[in-house]
Amino acid sequence: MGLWDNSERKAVEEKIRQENRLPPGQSLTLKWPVLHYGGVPAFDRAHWEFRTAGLVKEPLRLSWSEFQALPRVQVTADFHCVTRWSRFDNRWEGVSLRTLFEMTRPKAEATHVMVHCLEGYTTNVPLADLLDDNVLLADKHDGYTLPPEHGGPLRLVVPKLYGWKSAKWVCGFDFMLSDRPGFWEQNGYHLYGDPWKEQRFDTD
Ligand SMILES: Nc1nc2c(c(=O)[nH]1)N[C@H]1C(S)=C(S)[C@@H](COP(=O)(O)O)O[C@H]1N2
Ligand SMILES: [Mo]
Repeated sequence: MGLWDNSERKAVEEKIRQENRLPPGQSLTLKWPVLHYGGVPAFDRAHWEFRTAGLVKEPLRLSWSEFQALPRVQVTADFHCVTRWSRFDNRWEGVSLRTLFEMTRPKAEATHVMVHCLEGYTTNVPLADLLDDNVLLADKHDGYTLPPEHGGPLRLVVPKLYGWKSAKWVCGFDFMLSDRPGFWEQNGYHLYGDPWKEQRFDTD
């Protein structure tokens, strides 16, 4: 029997339920599922860029080494996928969005960000939510370099929203005047995606 057999998982899940950390309709996974639409892009270190555009005072174009030189933060957070699994106590490491916002200086009229990824995936997030303490661009998970299938070299992490907002292979932010749906949001998912309110679909 494995260390994390189902009875073990159930026991941990019960504890976490009692701590009110499991949103409605979710169950705990002790694995780390891989879930995304499309392929896993290769990391081209020499040409990698993170850009900001739209309603910002300072559009950014950061190379991988410039990004690595930014101040770093560590965050421990739970992760909730709309397909009903939750993974607890993920230890993420990377750069706080506050740092990036100080550099790029969003204009006052910017209200939402469209997050852009390699392979064309997008997702929309209100600007204010990106300034939460536990939001970051992560390049490490549980002490290891973020594996490509989990979004390496760099992914967004927004713990309080469903996992589809935690975009993998992030390459840029577009600061917008109003909300617009990203990839899943155009395909029936909720515009905001609060797991505690079960905002799974646009009809919720
Ligand atoms: N670029 C990109 N990011 C993505 C997705 C995707 O399809 N493309 N899927 C999202 C969904 S639905 C989830 S639940 C998480 C899963 O992250 P994981 O594979 O590291 O567990 O990635 C999110 N980020
Ligand atoms: Mo998901």
